[in-house]
Order: sequence, then C-alpha cells, then structure tokens
Amino acid sequence: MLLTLRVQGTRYSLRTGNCSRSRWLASNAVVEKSPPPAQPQLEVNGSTYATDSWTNVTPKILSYLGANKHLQKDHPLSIIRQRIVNYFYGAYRNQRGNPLFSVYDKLNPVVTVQQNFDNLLIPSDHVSRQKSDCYYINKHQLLRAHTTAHQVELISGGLDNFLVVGEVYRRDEIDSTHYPVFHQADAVRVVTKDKLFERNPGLELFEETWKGSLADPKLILPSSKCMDQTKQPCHTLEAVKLMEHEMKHVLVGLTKELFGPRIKYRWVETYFPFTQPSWELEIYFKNNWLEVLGCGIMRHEILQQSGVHQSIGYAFGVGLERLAMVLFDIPDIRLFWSNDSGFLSQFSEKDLHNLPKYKPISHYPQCTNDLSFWLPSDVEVDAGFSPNDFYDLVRTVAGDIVEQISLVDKFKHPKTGKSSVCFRIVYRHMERTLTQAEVNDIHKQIANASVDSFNVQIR
Ligand code: FA5
Ligand code: MG
Repeated sequence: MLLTLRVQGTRYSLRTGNCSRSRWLASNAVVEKSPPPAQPQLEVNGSTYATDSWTNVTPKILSYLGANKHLQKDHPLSIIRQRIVNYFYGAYRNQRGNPLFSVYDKLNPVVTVQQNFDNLLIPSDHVSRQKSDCYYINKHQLLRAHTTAHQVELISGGLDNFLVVGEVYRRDEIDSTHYPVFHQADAVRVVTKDKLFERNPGLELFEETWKGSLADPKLILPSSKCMDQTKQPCHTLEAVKLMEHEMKHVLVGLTKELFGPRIKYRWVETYFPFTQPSWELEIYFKNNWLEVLGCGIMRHEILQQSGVHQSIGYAFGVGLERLAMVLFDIPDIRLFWSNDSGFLSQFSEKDLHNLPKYKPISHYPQCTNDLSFWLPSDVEVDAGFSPNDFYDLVRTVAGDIVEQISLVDKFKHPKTGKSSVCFRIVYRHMERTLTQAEVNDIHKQIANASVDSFNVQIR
C-alpha cells in the first residue's frame, strides 16, 4: 500500500459532547473553521482518493486495512465469525435444507458518507458523523464505522437474508476494551407477509391508513426521529410483535450457543436511527452487565429506498472482540493484533466447541509517564482541541506499546488565559519488558510530534 498522506491534525473540528455509550442518541453539530492547505492524494486498497479538510486517517490506521483478522485461520476472531455463521446456517434453512443466509466478509471498508450515514437515516447533525469520531478519507468517504453501512447496497441487490462481517474504524479512547479498529457482524432478515403470517393468513403487515401510500414505489415515508418503542406508524402491532419474537428468539439462541444454556442475559430498550423499536442485549459476565449487540425492526424507509415495499425486516449488529474476550477470557483487546506465536498457537478451528481459555504469555511491568502542554492561545480544551486527535498521534508514534492514555488534568491560566492539559500515558509491551530509556525516547518523540502537529508548548 502506498501512503502519501501528510497527517494533518484535526484542530479545525470542534468537539461538542461525549458520545461513548449513547452515541446514537445525542445530536450535536460540527463546526469547521477555515480549511487547511491543499492536500495530496491518498491511495487506499488500490484506489486513489482526493484528500481535503475532512481527511484524518493516519498511516497507522490505514495499515490495518487488509489485515482481515476475522479470516485468519485459527485466530480467535475467525473462530467467533465461524460460530456465528454456522449458527445462522443452522437456524434458517430453505425447503431443500440449504442455508438461507449468505455471508459477506470481504467487503471494502472504504464506504461513502451516504452508505455509512444517509442511507441509514442518521440525521445530518448526528454526533456519530463528527470528524472527532470517524476516520475520514475525505468529505465524502470514510472507513466504515459499522458494518451496517452495507445494508442498503445488499438489499437493493436483491438479498433478504444475509450476514456482513468485517472490521470497523472508530476514533476512541485507548484502554483494555477499546481499540480504534474492531470487528462487527451485522445481519438482516427481510420477510414477506405470506412468510411472516404463514399460520395466520388473515393478518396484515401494514396499517390500513398507510396501505395506499405504501403501494406507490415513488413515495418514501418522511424521515423522522422515532423514539416510540412500540412500533413504526406504518406497521401493524401484530407484524412487529411477531418479528420481535423471532429476532429475540434467534439472538438468545445465538447467545446460548456461544456461552452455554445457563448464560444470564437481559434486553434493554435503546435507540438507533435505523431501527424502531430497538434493543441491546446484555450478558452478565464477571459481576457486570456487558452489552454485546444492538438490534431492532428495520425502519421501513430503508427497505423502501432499497426497492422493497411489501416486507418487514429485522437487523442486528454484534461486536466480535466483545464475544471473544468473554469466550476465551482474553484480558486485553490489543492481543487480537498480536502476531506472537505464543498467543496465536493457543487457538484452533479444529474443535469449535471445545474452546481453550487464554493463558497469559507473561506479565511485563508497566511504565507511566505524564505529558503536559500549553495549547495555542486561540484554542481551549473541548473547543478547538479534541483529545482523540492526541490519542491518534500517540498511536501513530508509539503503536501498540501504549496500553492506556488518559486526560488527567485541565487547567486555564488566570492571567494569560492559556489552557493547559496533562495526559498520562501507560506504556507496556505485550511480549517483553520495556527499558526506561526506551520509554523516555518514545515519550520524547510524542512530545516533539505534539509540538509539530498541534502547535503546543511542552511544560
Ligand atoms: C452499532 O454499531 C449498530 N450499527 C448496530 C446495529 C446494527 C443496531 C443493526 C441495529 C441494527 P453500536 O455502536 O452499539 O451499534 O455497536 C454494536 C456492537 O459493537 C456493540 O454492542 C458492541 O458489541 C460492539 N462495540 C461497539 N463499540 C465497541 C468498541 N469500542 N470496542 C469493542 N466493541 C464495540
Ligand atoms: Mg451500543
């Protein structure tokens, strides 16, 4: 892969609001200042893209493209993918006994803003579109932030039962459960009235009042932010309830198949712009409730846009790392990127139902260093400076030896009005002991890169 990108710090984006858990709920605007100077082109996966003021992918992030951990033989993520796929092959079969679901696990992670957001009815001012949350190639293209981005193209192509598996990219904090690249499996199942009401042929999918307008293929339902957990206005309650029942039955089945029949779980109502009603499934693990998937009844506008007018569908998206960490007892999300044979040799696809627990390779000591700097005088914390920009810079300079970064202090000088921040960086190598000299050298490189990229002054 040829990378000719000059990494331009995204000082120009104004971050408003925190979106770690409720990223689908909040709705915040992005404010752009004057554009940076003209940028060169960028080659990704054999295609050339123009860059612009939205470009914020880093060479480090682009190096993950094509890694395909979910397809690497004996890799824990590949084992999880196979178990999910096998479960769906078994759960739905046609009259001849063949699997109903088809699987797409090699789709290009470079998608358009339309695919990732617009097609899924995500409002134009939604927080999940922000430059501080996604990796943009340019204003129109980005690395997919969820595998749901492929829904409309696949349904438009005539598919009604399918799974999409692949890696997704999100700018986020760094800790043992968060990494900027992780994997998802998404599924869609679309059924006709005859199929859904096989045993109750008198029932209807759509409310009487909507039938006239729904019959006109050119008439798309107006998009609205629907928080009503009962149903979408066009659907009948019986259609939604039956679909909900089938979806929850299948997803609980998947959970029990993965974690055993005694797993404790619960459904939590939630909001996604592309489903209504919507839920999250949580499992009880190590004394905590852990969210493993999001799901719901597909918004009818999405089916209409894809040329499907007389059916109803459900969709869900699940994180593979979350499942694998629980199943194999893997303590740190960075381990999925380890090429150490001590890690990889522990797992095998041969017996998918006799999964070993992860055995720590070794425990190397941590090394903690703080870095404090003054922001430029026209920039404030949370207004013109996004900690995610700093996290990306650290990842680019130091790579995976950074275990954790946290913002430990913010301070505004009463006289000069200048803002100062302090980040604590925890270094630890997964496979050996780091020397203090080595850590100091990398820490210095991070400080220098911060001065260059953000125009800050080290304290
Ligand atoms: C979504 O990404 C929706 N596209 C899911 C969906 C699809 C809902 C279709 C309805 C219909 P969310 O951001 O919550 O939702 O992520 C889905 C799953 O990905 C989570 O339940 C979790 O298992 C996993 N996940 C999310 N963020 C992370 C992260 N930072 N690290 C690891 N796994 C994550
Ligand atoms: Mg979620």
